[in-house]
Amino acid sequence: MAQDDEMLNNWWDEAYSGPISFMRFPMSKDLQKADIAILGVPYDMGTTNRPGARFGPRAMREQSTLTGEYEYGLWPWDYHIAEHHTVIDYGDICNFAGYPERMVTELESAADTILENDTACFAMGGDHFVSLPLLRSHVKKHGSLALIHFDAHTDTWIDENYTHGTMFYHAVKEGLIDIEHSIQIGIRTPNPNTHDIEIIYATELDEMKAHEVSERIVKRVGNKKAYLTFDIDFLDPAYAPGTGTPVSGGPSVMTGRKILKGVAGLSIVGGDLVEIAPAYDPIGGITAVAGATLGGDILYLISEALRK
Ligand SMILES: [Mn+2]
Repeated sequence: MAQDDEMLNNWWDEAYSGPISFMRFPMSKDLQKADIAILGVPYDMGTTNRPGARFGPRAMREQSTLTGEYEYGLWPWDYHIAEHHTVIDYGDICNFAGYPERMVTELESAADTILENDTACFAMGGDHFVSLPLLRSHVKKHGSLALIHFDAHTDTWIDENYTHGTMFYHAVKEGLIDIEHSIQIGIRTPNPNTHDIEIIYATELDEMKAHEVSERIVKRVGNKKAYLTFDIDFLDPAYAPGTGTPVSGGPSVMTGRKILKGVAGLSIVGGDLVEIAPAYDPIGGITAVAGATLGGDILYLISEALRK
């Protein structure tokens, strides 16, 4: 019997079993004890091409049961975030089917609630438009922020519409972003409306070492508080085919991970990873595997900033 008890106490789910949460952090709405909350935003009505990013949060959670399996943490980070911070999976906000405008209010209010409790937020999209309500909440809490933006697209089209291609124009217009300290990385689509945000185009990035890219980001952001947003289409479609607007000629997952690790120490107060549309994956959840891994890296960056 004692042996059975011991077995029960030591029971844990294998990567392929049990209820899922992001990286196996506990599902909870208890913000009092939480240092970082993970929030899913299954919204894809801002998409201009292939829809399906509403399934992104679930796909990331599913694949993260493998990346989050290790008590030692996410390699090559040499510790587990739980050694320093209480992290919860706050679940999804999704009460907006048929009322897209409701997403903006619901998301902003959920993010406000999290941030007002002095809990940092990492969000999983959803299409990239979800970054706008998230940015608004973060700016309410922290003041204007440097934007660190990984993407194949600048998403700064001058258009009063609210899509996943215009939200950073709105962010500039609303004064959310400190342009002098903002940077976009991996861009490989035309858009003359840069709004003076610094850009590392994909061709330039391809000639650089990952640490040189990190150094450019660190130099640009400096001591400013920053919001990090990662569109999975930053990656080449070979690594991330499951996304709404893929663009060939992008970096590998490893390059993305090395660049992220290289900016550890910046004051990254929050972030998101968006645009995973798992239905376009040929097999095996390839894009969500990448997203779960890179999302883990972003969690570490937020945790590193909290420890400063
Ligand atoms: Mn994009």
